[in-house]
Amino acid sequence: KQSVKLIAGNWKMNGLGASLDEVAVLRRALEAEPATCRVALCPPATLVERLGAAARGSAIEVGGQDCRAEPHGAFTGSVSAAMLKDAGASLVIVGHSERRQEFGENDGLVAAKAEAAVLASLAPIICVGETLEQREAGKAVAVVRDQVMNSLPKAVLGRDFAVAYEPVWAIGTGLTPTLEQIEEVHRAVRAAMLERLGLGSAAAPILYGGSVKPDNARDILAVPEVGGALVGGASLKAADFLPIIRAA
Ligand code: G2H
Repeated sequence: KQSVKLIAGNWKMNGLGASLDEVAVLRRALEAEPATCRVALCPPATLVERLGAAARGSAIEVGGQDCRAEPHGAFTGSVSAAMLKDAGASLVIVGHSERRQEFGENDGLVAAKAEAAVLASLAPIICVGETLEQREAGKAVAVVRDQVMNSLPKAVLGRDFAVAYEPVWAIGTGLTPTLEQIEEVHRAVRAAMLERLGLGSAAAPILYGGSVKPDNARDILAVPEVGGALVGGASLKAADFLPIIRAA
């Protein structure tokens, strides 16, 4: 049985107070016609609280884009999982490739962040994905399998969590893998999850991310083992995000 899909928007470092107008538009559309999937928006940390207020009472869930693994302390500029929870978040993205690449985050750190999220009662969306070089070397499945085995803490078992497969070369580029390639990797992610966590992880959705747009969402979301999408650029405007939600 396929569980309900999760469509999560990742605003990355985009969004000011005025962007909440888009949330209002989305909210009205979802009130007029409820979504058949879960819908989440992950704005920058500065907007988590206000977006939460704008979405309160609606079906839109709010998430952070990253959290520190430690619960508190002398970590200038960082945000803890408990802080996101306190600001109204119910989810948090961890291990996005932009953080793995730009901040050198490795699987061990990503697992620690996912565990911190669970401890703070946030659902982690744990990201994995191969680079173009790894894909061209025929290593995509092996790399992603390794990331799943090492980035998922045992603590997620029995909790709300998701894995997001985002091929690095598909992020923000307009390029996407073929549907067959997506299916191949998603099946490998599921197999690795089951091996790492057992049958209890069978219901956790595996999201696809990387240049999901209104015009490719329906095909991608129909691929076996695709349990939703992590959407970057196309989540900023309700007019783009809504058709993706409707495709789920
Ligand atoms: C991948 C994705 C959202 P985009 O990073 O996480 O971004 O949809 O802009 O490729």
